[in-house]
Amino acid sequence: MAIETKVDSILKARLEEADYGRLAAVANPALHRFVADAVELCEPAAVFVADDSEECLAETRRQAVKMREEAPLATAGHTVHFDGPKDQGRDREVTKYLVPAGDSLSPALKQIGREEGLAEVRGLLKGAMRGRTMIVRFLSLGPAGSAFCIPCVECTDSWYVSHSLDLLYRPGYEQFGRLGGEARFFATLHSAGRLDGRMVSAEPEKKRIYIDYGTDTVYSVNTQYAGNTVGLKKLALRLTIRRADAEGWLAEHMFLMGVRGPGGRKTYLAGAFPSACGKTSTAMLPGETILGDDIAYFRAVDGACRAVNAESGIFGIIQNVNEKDDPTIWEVLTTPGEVIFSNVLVKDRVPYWLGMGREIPGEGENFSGPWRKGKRDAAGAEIPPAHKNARYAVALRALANCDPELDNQAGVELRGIMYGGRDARAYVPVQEAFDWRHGIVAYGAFLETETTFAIIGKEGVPEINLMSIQDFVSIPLGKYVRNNLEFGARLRRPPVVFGVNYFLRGPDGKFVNAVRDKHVWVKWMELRVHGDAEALATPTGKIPRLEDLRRLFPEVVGREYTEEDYRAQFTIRVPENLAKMDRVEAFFREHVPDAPAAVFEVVAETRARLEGARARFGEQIGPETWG
Ligand code: SPV
Ligand code: MN
Repeated sequence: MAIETKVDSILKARLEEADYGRLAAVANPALHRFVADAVELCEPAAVFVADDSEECLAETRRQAVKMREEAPLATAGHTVHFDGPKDQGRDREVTKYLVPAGDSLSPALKQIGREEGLAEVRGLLKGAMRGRTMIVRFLSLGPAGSAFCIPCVECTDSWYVSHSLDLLYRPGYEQFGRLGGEARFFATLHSAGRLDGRMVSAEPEKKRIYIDYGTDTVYSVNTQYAGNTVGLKKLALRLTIRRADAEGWLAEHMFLMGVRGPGGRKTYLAGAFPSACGKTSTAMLPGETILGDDIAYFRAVDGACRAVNAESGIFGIIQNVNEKDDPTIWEVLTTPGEVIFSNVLVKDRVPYWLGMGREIPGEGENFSGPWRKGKRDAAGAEIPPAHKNARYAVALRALANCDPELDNQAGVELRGIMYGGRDARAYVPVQEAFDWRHGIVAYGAFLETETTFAIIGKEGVPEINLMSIQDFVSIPLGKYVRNNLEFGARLRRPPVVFGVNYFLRGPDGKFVNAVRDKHVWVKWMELRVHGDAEALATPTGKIPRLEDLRRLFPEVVGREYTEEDYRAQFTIRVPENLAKMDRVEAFFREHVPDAPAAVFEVVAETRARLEGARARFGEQIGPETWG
């Protein structure tokens, strides 16, 4: 197929023959137009069109180091990348949807008129790649060739971003070639913008991340943090949610794991947690298998819920990863293999991070540049050795416990879903929903959390983060909840829904969960899915029996479990739960004009159960009450 004349002349003029050949071999006019536009707008000195070959991947690795976007570390295959001090997380303030005239989005979503936003971001991208190479990458969200697959293209001037794409996603060039003009792809155009001497984006005040959902295109400029620049991550998730809405499936901010049960069976569970609330550490529990840690797609197939991981790698928080609690990832982070560390402390080519369980040197290089203990930022605050949101990027297949079904085109059957936030006061550590509707609403839609360091801004501010995906819901929020409710109704065997809360605090202000307790909750869920454990119905959901926990704790985490532990963890706190219902009701009334009736019904039902229980048992109801 011939390339349109004008597009072709741009590409021919700017691309070397081999790169032109690789691009032209994909017979997709919209793709050629996107790349030609990117070239004309950003004016790179060279264009590198990568395919899925090992040579192309090796070129990315080589250039990332040569251009000093990454530095090699002592362990073979390990590199470090730094983002600037103002570029250490997803940036909500400057991440906006481009809304075409006549369209409207939920007021809770950051947005800007399409024409105005496009002019602004394209203005910032104008000439942004002068003197640099634009890298064109083809990748696949979901297993290539499967019904779940979404082809993606990213044009970026960052070798670090290109390298991250290789670790985190499945190759997509061949898939693009096969689909040709049929490929309904997502596109990202990214430039790190002007760089300083450390190869760090120098103009963070001009950072913009705009999502043009009308054309499935994302623009990102003056940033390097992967959550803002790797288009297939949360930027594509926003586009995917719209596509899933139109096509009747679900795209979720969830991990996927296989949990071993009695008799050698394996049961697949998914989990939604806001960033930095225990998601990856749950997905990586030792002895279980990990299929994904961040983004999952669900489709109803013959009445079953089939799930795949959209990604094939992990961009994980490294803080608190230590040998004892996280042996599997510790192994990957301390032995040869391909790993990109970001925003850790580096001394003598060795990476250090907060909570690693080892002594951290008093000097080195970190996100602030050369660092020495006691160094302060412009506002006078002491700079920690490593950033709290320091991360690692690795391919899932590097993990010893990577689930063998990762690339299964049919996905796995999902049997349980857990929702968990950072809730100091109300919800118990684990509970099971009465049914799909109750779980989706009470644990998913009512998910309350405190903001964390993964998002730039103030930490510890309580907020509702619906299903831990609110920032990415690009359709009306009520519609998103309704889609979830209806999805379950189409299933013969819907996944069992659980609510978890690793962050409940006791009257003394201390957490009532130990770090590894989550493993017991997950094992209990596995039993519940198969009807192999009983549960006790409380006003907020079904909780484990003491006798099951007494058996599971020593078995799973090697610790005795006492009646005292049980009371501390599973006492139903009536006033706190009623107050939660007030907050969520106010949120939905104010911010979700299209909230489904089920939301208010679940509020009313929960209140009635709590008030009924209070009349009989008082305000703090011990778990033995329900036996
Ligand atoms: C998260 O913060 O939820 C992440 C990392 O998974 S990123 O969205 O890429 O910043
Ligand atoms: Mn995430």
